[in-house]
Amino acid sequence: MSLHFIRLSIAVAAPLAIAPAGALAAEHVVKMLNDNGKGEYMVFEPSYIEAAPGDTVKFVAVDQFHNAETMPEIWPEGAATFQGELSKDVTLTIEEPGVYGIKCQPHWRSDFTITIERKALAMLEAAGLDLGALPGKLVRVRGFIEWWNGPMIAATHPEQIEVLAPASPAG
Ligand SMILES: [Cu+2]
Repeated sequence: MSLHFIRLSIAVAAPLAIAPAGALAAEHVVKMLNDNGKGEYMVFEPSYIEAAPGDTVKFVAVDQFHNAETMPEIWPEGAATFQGELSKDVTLTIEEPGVYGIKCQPHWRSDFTITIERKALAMLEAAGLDLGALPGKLVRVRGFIEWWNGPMIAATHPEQIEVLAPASPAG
């Protein structure tokens, strides 16, 4: 699954060859929110910005316990990286053209999430499922996909989780 989630993408166009001297730089404001009122939680609002070199992007800590920081794998070569502190505003100045990926460290997920409640965990263990043995295994999970820090399925019954054999090389 590709990267998604609490993440902000900023597309920056290459500067014009002949830029007007002293062109006004724009300040983009991104709110770090627990709830954007649209059924999405732990988000940057907006989640996508188009900016120009010289612009700034101000991350505002509207809600607590979020930060904004560089995703090194989605970052223009040579552009300065940054790491905002939790619950603090931080401003990024855009210098290089390219695509900037920004994440909130506490809430960012790169992949699909399965949550298992404590009471369900006991049922899973009683059914013979050893979570500690799952890394590296191919697992099928059935359930309703919800959006909570990315796609998530809450597993409440052992029947939802099926361990398939580790994928063998296709013959
Ligand atoms: Cu966050």
